[in-house]
Amino acid sequence: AETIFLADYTPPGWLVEDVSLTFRLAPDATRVLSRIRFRPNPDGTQDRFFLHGEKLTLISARIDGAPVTPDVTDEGLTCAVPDGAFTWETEVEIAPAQNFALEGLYMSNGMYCTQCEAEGFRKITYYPDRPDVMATFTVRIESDLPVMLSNGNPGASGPGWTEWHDPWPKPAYLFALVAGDLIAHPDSFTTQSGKDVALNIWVRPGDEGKCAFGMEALKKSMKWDEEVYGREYDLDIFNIVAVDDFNMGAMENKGLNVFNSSCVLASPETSTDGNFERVEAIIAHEYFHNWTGNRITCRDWFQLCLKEGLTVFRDSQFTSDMRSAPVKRISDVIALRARQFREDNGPLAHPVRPESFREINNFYTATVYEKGAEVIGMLKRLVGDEAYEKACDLYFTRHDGQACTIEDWLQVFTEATGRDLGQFKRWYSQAGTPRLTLRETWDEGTLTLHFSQRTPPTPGQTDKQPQVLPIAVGLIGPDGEEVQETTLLEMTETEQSFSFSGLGARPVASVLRGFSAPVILQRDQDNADRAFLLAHDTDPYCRWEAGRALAKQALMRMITDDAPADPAYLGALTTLLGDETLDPAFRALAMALPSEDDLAQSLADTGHVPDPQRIWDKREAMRDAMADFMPDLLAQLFDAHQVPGRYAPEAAPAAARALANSALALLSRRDGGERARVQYAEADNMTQQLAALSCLLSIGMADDALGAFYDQWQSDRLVIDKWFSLQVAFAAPDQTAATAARLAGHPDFDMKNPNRFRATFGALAASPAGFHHASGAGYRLLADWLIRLDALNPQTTARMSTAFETWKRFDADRQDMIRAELERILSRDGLSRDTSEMITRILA
Ligand code: HT7
Ligand code: ZN
Repeated sequence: AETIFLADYTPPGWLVEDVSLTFRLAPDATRVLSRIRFRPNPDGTQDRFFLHGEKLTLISARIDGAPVTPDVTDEGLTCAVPDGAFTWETEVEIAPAQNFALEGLYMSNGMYCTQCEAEGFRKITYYPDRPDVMATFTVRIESDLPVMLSNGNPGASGPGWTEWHDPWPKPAYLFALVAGDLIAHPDSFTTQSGKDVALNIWVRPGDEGKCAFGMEALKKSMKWDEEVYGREYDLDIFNIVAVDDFNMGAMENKGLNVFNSSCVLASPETSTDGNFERVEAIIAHEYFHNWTGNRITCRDWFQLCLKEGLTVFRDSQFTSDMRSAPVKRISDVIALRARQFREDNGPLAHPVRPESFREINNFYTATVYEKGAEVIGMLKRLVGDEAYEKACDLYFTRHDGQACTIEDWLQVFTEATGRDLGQFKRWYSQAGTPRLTLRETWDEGTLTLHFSQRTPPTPGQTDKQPQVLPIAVGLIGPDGEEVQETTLLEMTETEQSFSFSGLGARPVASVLRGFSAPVILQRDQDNADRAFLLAHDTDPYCRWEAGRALAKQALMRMITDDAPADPAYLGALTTLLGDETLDPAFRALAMALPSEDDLAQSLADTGHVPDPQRIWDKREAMRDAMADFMPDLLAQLFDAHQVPGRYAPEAAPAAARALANSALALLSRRDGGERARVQYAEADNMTQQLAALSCLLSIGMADDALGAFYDQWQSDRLVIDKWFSLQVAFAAPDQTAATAARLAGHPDFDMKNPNRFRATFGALAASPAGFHHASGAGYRLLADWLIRLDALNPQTTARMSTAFETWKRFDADRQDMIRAELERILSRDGLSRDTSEMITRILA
């Protein structure tokens, strides 16, 4: 298929008034009957009537009741149609039981379910499957299954059939249908205007006990969106369904959210603190889409960040309000650097609003989602909270029921503030992470910060223009007191200086507070200043960042110069960890070392060729040094942060567990796993059990525990996913590929299940020393399995091929081996459009 360009957008020729669908469900021969009322679009041209349709068997087609014979291709159909409005009817046949791509209507454990975003509806029936065609839907489902769900409000039902009507016009990508033997976890919510909404989380029998937390998260989300954004829910019912086979995390279908079971089911025994937090965030994210995505949707898929960036931003605000805001911010920065900076720095770099694609599924990326959210955060920072609220209100009232663009979004901000956002718009069109360089001068009471910005070239974009950078700055005096509160500098030029005068003594600048812009800050700062900020900065992000910079500097010197672990870093960390006034979650974050991937990138940036094994060895050496340097403190942290009583997933006890378990990981290096074995034996929740198992795995003493863990949890697929991934993650680098290969031969391995595939091969890709082992075994194994998976599930294959995106960092031997594997994948007959686009871009 050819490349599609944003610049080629044209409005649809016909609009849809309403749609009626009847589903006669059968695993191998489902019949879908559609009745669609079309009318010419006054803003479009009626030169060719085209409906998308893929892998459909057309049984019959009629216009205004009269049979017609359309021209059918692999991508859809064309047909001569009357002038003016008309009614289109078709009957098609599809085979959900044969659909392993998990796109369109498919089956998961005997349950029918759908995934239509981005272009899955065309695998269900013929339709103008584009987001700017919005219509009301009435759906009738016929089957002998006990539960049959679709979007909107329930209508009539009888033996073997159920009807649903969705009064809110929506694009086809928000359509959903679920049918199966499901059990509801019910509840209700009264909206701010007093409307009662029925809530249900639908699960397979056996999972009923894992719904309570998700339901609380849903009610909190509904309340938060009313209080913070003034957004009320708009149907009589809100259904969530848990599905085991799902390509992504969850889907915001109107009134019927479908979730990967890993993102909604949670119980203390089977889920970690991290799982609980993720469930809460994803439930919020999908719920918030009801306004940012559903009521106001995207005109075309190039505008994906309009709904995704904004909704990620909203869910991060929600998590900050529910839990610790600084910890959420630091965690988001860690994730952004790990995923989005990595993407921005390689062959897959693209703007937040891409300008072309072959397969839109390949653009559900960290750049569109996470950088898209950072862009909203910057906008809010620049215009201020009040103006942000005013602009959002205008957006919701002006564009309700519409399919919009980034221009519409920016326009409400221009009107609300009078600001010219022309330059700001570059954040949507320029790919790459800006490098922000800082030099400081001090002259008789005046500190001047000289900034310069540069964004490196990215594929298809060689010359970059300066972007608007909101740089939050504070100053800390020599006595550790803040002498300048946070102030926002607005950088618009390539080079710009900002002065602070009237200062008694030279302060230390705390720069990019709160990570106020998604840039790489390069500053010549000595370790004394870093240690000073680690001790005194009032901004939690900058304080954490100072510690990270110290750790990174120390590790880089260990890698490049064989230096020993820096005692100054270890000393500063010891002081921070022992500071009881600090949130334990913050201290746990401070204890984590920069990732192997982060170090590899920094080495590449400074002209070194990273050796993944050496990076792994030196990180291990640093962790040994930490364990040796502060044994008493670690033991004390471990003991003092044991959480007594019943497990609760809230932020405070989770923070204590995080710190205790970080300490345990280091203590295990010296106590032969004694504490971890006790914790494993006594654990009554998955956080403690898994942390202990990880410690034992990391010191090679987990054989018994691994077997016991499997025996205990073999009937719980989400826990067994953890069992798969932990073994790969903690294998010694020369055993990583062999471990993944062995597990792929385990009777519980099922390549059709994306969670299990990701647990095994995602863990391989996420273990740099193992994946990039000099033997090339990691590359060969992943390529073998991507080739196999592509025949079944192109979306997941394409996403997982990003494991290779950093290949140009490495030495010639590794590059040769990777290139050979990428070319082997690309040469396969019948390779999907998804995977072929990704591999082609990675190779370019
Ligand atoms: N908007 C949803 C995206 C999504 C998706 C995209 C492509 C293929 C499968 C998918 N499943 C869900 C999820 C979200 O961002 O909330
Ligand atoms: Zn989303």
